[in-house]
Amino acid sequence: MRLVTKEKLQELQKRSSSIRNICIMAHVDHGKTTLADSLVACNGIISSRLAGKLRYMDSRKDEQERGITMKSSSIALFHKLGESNEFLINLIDSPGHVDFSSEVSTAVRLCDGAIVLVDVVEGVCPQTKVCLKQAWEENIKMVLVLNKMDRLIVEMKLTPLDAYIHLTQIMEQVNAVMGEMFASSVLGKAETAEETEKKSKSSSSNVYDWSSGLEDVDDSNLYFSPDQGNVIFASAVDGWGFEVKHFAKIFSKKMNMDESLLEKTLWGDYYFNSKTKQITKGAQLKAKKPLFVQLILESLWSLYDTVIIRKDKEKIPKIAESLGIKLSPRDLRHTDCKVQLQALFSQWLPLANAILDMVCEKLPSPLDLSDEKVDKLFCVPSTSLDNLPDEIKRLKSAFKECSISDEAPVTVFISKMFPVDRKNLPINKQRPLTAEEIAQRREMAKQRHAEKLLNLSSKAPDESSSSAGNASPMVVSEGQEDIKQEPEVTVDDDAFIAFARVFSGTLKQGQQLYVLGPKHDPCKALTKFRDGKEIDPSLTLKDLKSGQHISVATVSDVFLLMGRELEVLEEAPAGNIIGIGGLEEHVLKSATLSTSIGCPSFKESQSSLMGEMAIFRVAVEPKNPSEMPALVKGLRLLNQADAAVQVLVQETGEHVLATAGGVHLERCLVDLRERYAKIEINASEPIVPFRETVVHPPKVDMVNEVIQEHNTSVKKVKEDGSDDDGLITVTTPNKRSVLKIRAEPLPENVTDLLLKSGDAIRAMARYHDQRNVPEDEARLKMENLRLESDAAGSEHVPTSTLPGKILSSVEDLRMKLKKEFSQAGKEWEGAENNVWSYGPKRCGPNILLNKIPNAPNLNFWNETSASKGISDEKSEQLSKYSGSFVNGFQLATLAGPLCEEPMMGVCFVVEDWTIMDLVEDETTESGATSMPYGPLSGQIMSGVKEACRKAFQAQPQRLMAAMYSCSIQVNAEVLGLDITLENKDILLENLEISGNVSIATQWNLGKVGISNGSGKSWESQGISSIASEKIFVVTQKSR
Ligand SMILES: Nc1nc2c(ncn2[C@@H]2O[C@H](COP(=O)(O)OP(=O)(O)OP(=O)(O)O)[C@@H](O)[C@H]2O)c(=O)[nH]1
Ligand SMILES: [Mg+2]
Repeated sequence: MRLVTKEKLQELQKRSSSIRNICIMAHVDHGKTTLADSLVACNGIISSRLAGKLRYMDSRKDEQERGITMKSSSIALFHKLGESNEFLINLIDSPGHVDFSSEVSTAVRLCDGAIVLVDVVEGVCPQTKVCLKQAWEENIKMVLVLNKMDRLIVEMKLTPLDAYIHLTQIMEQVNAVMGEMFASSVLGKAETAEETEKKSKSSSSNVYDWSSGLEDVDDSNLYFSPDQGNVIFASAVDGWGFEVKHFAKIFSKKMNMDESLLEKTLWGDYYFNSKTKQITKGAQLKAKKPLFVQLILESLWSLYDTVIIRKDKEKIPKIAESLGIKLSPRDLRHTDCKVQLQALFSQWLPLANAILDMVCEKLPSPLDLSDEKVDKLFCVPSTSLDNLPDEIKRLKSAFKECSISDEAPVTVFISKMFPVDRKNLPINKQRPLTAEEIAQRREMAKQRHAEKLLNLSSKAPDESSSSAGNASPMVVSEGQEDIKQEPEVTVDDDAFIAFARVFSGTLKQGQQLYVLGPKHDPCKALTKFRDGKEIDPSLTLKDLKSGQHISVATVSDVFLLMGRELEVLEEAPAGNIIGIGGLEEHVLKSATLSTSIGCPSFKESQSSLMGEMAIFRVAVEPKNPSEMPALVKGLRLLNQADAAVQVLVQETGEHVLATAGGVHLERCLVDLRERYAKIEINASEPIVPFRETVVHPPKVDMVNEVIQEHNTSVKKVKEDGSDDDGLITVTTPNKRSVLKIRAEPLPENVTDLLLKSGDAIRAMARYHDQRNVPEDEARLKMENLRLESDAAGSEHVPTSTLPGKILSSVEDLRMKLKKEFSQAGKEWEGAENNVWSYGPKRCGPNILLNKIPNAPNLNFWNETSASKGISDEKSEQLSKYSGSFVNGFQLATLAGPLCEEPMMGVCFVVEDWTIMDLVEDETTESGATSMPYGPLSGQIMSGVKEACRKAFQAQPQRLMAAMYSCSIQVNAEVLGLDITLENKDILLENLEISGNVSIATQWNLGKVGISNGSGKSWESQGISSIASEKIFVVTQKSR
């Protein structure tokens, strides 16, 4: 029975300071959903006996079958802290599997706090680090739960002291990750600040400040430590958890000591000196038991020992009495010792209380949004913060105050759309009848029965049989009537509900709001709007043309998210995570709703882009070709429902589904078959993407002999225009332009850095685009602008200054590039200053390097590549055609010469480029200009493309295949055994295994997926976890 009514939750929704929006994050299988069960059970939504077994938040069938979470889902919980402090907690359970990391980022974006779980046996795993990083990047406050403590006792059979040492090590691992992130962010900030300072002062003083900036920054709140009250030790499966504070309270009475002193000393190197009767430091040195071991762990160990290991039933009542607990006779009689254990713990150290108390005390409410987070969420990419128009400033202050008044502008962020079976929508659900209605129905049934009897008795016995025959059509007609009365919905359909958070104002059912797409630019929209351009209210998503990002929608429903259920609300005040109905025609994956058109749009987070890397592709087709339209519709719905999925239609007409990995793919196919398309579908074998790259010429051959100079293949390529060391010279057909390009492998670290920094480069490139391409148009625009501003009599505000956000991330990238290049060797030193472009798509992991003598203005970093530093006629010529040059490079890197796959890790060094002036005589003599070959810009573009491809071919070429880089944790028992993963045998024989170790290995993405779904379970094979990450690795020699 639910203990809290909807009305109570609604009342709390209005008190922003009493709301906590939190998310549970961890590596896969560390126990998030099990923990959520305990929290759900404490609100009476599920029985406490089922907590930990039901995994209530895993509502999908495949989630239950496979035992992993695939979608994040939210539930509203009530908690009372102390006597009178009531809280509403919107809890989101997120998946831990690497394939679903986009689900985590969509959840994190809406939260203010996070519970990070770590399995104490496995320790910090790759996804744990990812979670910590995601939370850090989103400025989310975290608390730590060290889960599965029972495994230390029952499985690992550690002594309490060993367990304590083990726990301190795990705490150190977690804090090391925090420290690393903290240091890099502080150093990053210090470096950019220093750079700007340097620029402005142009180094007037010769005293260099050697301090890194780390010393001055307060990091005391950063780390997890039990004495700070942000760590809980728990076993989600057995339903217990505690903070040291809890024991401090108990022992302060028992030992007659100060509670706060105990709080500080219960964790750490302190022991109880029995002579002086005082707590003293230095337990390790004196070989004493730390207080944590003596007072806490030993009691836990002895409880487990009695109940689980020795199964000593006699002693249980005594233990219960000593703990001041009353067990019911039913529990005492129970044959399963786990039930008794849970009964004891549920009263002694109830998990839900410990967790929710800490959440309410330590995690922030929506009112405590940090400035940094507000800036991040409320960011207008094309303007710096100081230049914001007044309207946006007003929106921002309402946003920051989380104001719920009716006058406040409404801002709602939608982070994903999720499907709900229409049958399960509250409107289509049967409402429980009230007592009156039940009585009424009973009365009607009685009457009907009486009538029937009367009819029967009035008819002759011979007629009765025929009337029985007639009865059936009557029943049918009644049934038909019933069907007619049902609401007219196609019940087997899905409704898409927006997963959203109200940031300011109060969202009301029936309200009309602007829907702002992810690419919406508030400044532009405001100007247009002022010019009298109205938004057509009839437009939906599919009517929007490119460049249009605004539509108007009516909120048909507001829902309270209750895990598997939705409940109807009339309104939702700021600060709450809710579901919104009626937007499927307006929102694809994410969007912003607002009463004002000047509201900046909600950007997809960087980590969601980073994590998804949709490289696992299959071609799909309907089994029955005539069902193509159903497939197309299904793919469209799937695309809407899943942030990490990409649906592509190839030139051949093939439909390709790109997913984040094997498990994700399977889930998508199930969804497509059963939910969205509802047809049989054939999926091809996974198409594994390749990347093309070049490597350094090998120094030794296959039999390890040093390759002689004259044998190297590189040197021989003469006929294609390359000279001895791979320098390619290409002349445009009209002979006006000559260019010389060489390909070189980029240092590995630089490639990695570029892959990670896609966002910064993309932002900068987009900014360049806005400014420079197409050149004539831009010039026109600039002139218009000038005219306009002159007319208005105002000073021309340079709209071109790089917004601060982009500037700092670009500066950061430049610093990092500098570091990596200088570490890569002498030949690369200073290369970062000559970067001209990145490719493909202007942000990829390949570089175009400008080493043209006297053409320094062809540079990626220049704010305005076309207008700065123009020195002479030559470079002016080059700048003019720079766009074509870069485009040629983009084309070449998009499809390499080996198999038309994108390139990766290649640096194209442009050693020279000249453009000759038109020679007048030639033109007149031949009677034609250069026109037969088309415009020069086109010639340059194809020339560059050709030169890049040839330069690439002049080096040893390699294909790179996508691989899973895995670390597998196994138990010692599997030593020397074969294990099977996805039908592929992986021999662990040759690997050294001792205890719980992780093995790093790489698998070809195409052959195996990492999944514990098929065949034998991981556990039965002795594997406790597999972590994987997708990378590209050079695998094949192509020549
Ligand atoms: N021994 C022990 N097992 C636990 C504990 N908590 C969870 N488990 C088990 O760990 C397994 C995974 O638990 P889940 O709650 O599904 O893990 P999760 O973190 O939600 O996993 P994903 O959502 O797939 O990332 C289940 O078999 C649980 O029974 C615990 O405290 N002790
Ligand atoms: Mg889960």
